[in-house]
Amino acid sequence: MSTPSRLPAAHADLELGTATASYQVEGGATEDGRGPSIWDTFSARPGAIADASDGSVACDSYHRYAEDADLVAGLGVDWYRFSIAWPRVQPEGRGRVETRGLDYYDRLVDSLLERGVKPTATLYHWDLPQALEDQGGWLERGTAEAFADYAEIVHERLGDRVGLWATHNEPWCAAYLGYSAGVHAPGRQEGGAAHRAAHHLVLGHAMAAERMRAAGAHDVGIVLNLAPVWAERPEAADVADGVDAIRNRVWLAPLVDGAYDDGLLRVAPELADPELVRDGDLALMQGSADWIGINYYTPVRPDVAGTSAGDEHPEGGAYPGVAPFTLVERDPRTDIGWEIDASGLEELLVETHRRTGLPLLVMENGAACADDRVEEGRVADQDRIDYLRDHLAATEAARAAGADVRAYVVWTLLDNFEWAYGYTKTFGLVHIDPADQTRTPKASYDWLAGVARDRSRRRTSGPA
Ligand code: PNW
Repeated sequence: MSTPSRLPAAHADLELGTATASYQVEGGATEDGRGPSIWDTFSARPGAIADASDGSVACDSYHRYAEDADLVAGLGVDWYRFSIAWPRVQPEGRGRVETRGLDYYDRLVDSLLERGVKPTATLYHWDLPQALEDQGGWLERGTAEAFADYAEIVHERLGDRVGLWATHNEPWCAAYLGYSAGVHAPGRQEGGAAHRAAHHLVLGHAMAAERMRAAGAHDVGIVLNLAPVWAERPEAADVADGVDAIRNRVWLAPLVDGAYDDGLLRVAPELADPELVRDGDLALMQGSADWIGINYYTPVRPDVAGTSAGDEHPEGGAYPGVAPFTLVERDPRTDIGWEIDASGLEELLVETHRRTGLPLLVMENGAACADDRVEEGRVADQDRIDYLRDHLAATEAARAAGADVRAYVVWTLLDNFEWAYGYTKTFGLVHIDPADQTRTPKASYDWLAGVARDRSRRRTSGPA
């Protein structure tokens, strides 16, 4: 059966969308049999979350999904990207399926389709069932195998209506912020062991893609937060290569070349262990993505430790195997401290297209802004509009330069649980009142709706 949500066609207009992730918006953390995830556990740890909050209520999208779907439809964009909470579907991470959890995504998908919005689902946006973490989490091969089973279960239920599937979101965060830096769940600081997590994440993707394709899926991709890596000075070239290895090559090399390159193995000798990388793993990974999703916020500028004013960075510890270095962030920056440079997105898209030859989808781009106060029923977030306008233009520029980019998706529909920052940093097109979850569209929402309107008018009237 053909589905209404396939990969956008090559050479067609860029399609637009907006995104959320399950733990960041759903709430309903104990409802309908949902099991605990590593983010429930991690959020309860003293000091882990800036405002000591968690996602147990969040935007209450578990109950307000129809209102969310109305908001997406009101934007007039093509796509809504959401993620599925594995512990809603399998509370213990394997075995028993909780039908009520699947029923929720069924309702969400139908409410999008009824409003003319195409759903795209991400299977893993970091909320691992705690039961699997208790068995070693992504350091264990069994988690990749369990992920493939879970993917097959979800695809069987939703695959008649969802045609565009992402396996993982930003496995760099899951592996390196989770198992090395310890600033994301599960909050482990185990250095090079994080490279093992990286291998198992890509393996899980490949195993899931194989099973979903066997069941008739076509457009199975993976969403990566690849980065343009710009050495601050020539002396930093070596550390910049190590950063590039962990941000970019550890993902693209197995997916595209079916091999880990020598420079990568110098940083991550764990990936030369035949107990970890078994016969057939790399062959299974090669060609396992039909498209690559790119999440871009900021460039990465490594510098030699001690030579510049580079800040102590929350990502510290996220690059095991690389000599100590600093990360420099130049002005202007968003409210979360990330440098604003839209040229980084254009460069990243052109370079990733050259490197992979695959269709690219910008699956996240957006800005944390401090001007998110509601005044007389309005939020005037001009800084966010400027950021989005410049990055949308950079995406079009990459297309004009030959990069095969098919969609641009804004992070995020709603102000939501921003991981280790809790509710202190807001990326939403829609403001949420934390007291009662009242949704108030911001000026950026009206701006994006205007862009979508102009584009669809141009599409239907044809070139002048
Ligand atoms: C991404 N870092 O997270 C995620 O995909 C979203 O869920 C998130 O809300 C968004 O970007 C904004 O942060 C990241 O520390 C979290 O480098 C942290 C980092 C990068 C991306």
